[in-house]
Amino acid sequence: MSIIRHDWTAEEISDIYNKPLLQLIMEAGNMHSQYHKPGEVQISSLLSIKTGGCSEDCSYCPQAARFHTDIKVQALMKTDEVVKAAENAKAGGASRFCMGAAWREVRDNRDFDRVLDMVKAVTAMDMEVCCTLGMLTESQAQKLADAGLYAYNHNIDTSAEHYEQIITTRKYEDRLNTLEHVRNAGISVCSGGIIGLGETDEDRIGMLLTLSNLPKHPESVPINALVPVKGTPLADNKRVPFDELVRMVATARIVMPASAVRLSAGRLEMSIAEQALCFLAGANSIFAGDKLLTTPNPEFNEDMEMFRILGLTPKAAFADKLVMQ
Ligand code: SAM
Ligand code: DTB
Ligand code: SF4
Repeated sequence: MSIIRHDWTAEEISDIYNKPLLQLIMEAGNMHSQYHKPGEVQISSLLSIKTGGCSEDCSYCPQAARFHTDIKVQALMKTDEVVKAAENAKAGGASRFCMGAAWREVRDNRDFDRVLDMVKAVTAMDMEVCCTLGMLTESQAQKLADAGLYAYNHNIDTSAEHYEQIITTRKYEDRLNTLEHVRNAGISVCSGGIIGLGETDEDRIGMLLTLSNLPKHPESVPINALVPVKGTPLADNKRVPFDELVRMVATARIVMPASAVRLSAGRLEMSIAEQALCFLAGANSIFAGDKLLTTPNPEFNEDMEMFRILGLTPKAAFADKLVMQ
């Protein structure tokens, strides 16, 4: 088995990222099969439990209050509605259920108490429960851990250098601090980013450098392709060509071999054949269901057809719990 490294250099990652595509896919696939069962892909389900009205200015995001997008603002859902959605997700083969809230940060109030109840209720259903609620303090992370939370998603999104072109209302450092709070509370870390924000290849490499040199690799690394949304500053950005997404997935797989690499936003625009290249290159998780948080995703039945055609099998919950990253 190759060794998990935390001392990657930008040059090394750049050499990997820039390999001829088929060679890169083969090397990543090789690495993938050393640490994971090829063809096993986790189905994760996403639910926006509080939508829109966010005070941050993330320029990709349709949920920022300051941009005029077509989304419907919605207050925090009721716990029983969330449990129903989780039951449906589980019935559809999902082993992970991720709840997202358009908050800048968590506040210690009744809404947070309700989220803690949601976490307890869905955890009792034997699913990996994930939340993405914005920044957390150490004590909030601990409360989530005490409620049974399995994972927390908090993306670094891009390189430190490019970050301020994309978001001005918080710092890269803030994101890293929250990740540390999550890690210290013993919660599984989910952190990745977005390509298609107008970043350079160096920024993409820089993002992977930051993630792969964390003291422990995130157990899950979502790679999103920007979904340009009307009303956001990045509405007119060009769609990311599929080969760049494959490159990103493959490089993430090689530098963080034991982590789950999640093929996240952007699948709607990809053919089954293009997604197949991502699975060959080490992607082993998708978000299924016809909506991500606010934007469309492939129909559930289409994804099941893709699983059938490619011979993919859904991964069970907690399968990675004992793997060292
Ligand atoms: N407010 C919390 C936060 O920012 O961490 C949680 C929700 S936020 C919508 C979760 C992640 O979704 C972001 O970090 C970003 O990576 C991703 N995201 C948001 N809008 C996107 C878009 N238009 N295209 C692709 N990914 C997007
Ligand atoms: C992640 O990296 N991607 C998901 C999940 N984590 C929370 C969110 C994608 C959101 C895409 C835009 C939207 O649907 O609002
Ligand atoms: Fe708010 Fe999260 Fe959207 Fe940024 S990405 S505007 S923090 S919901």
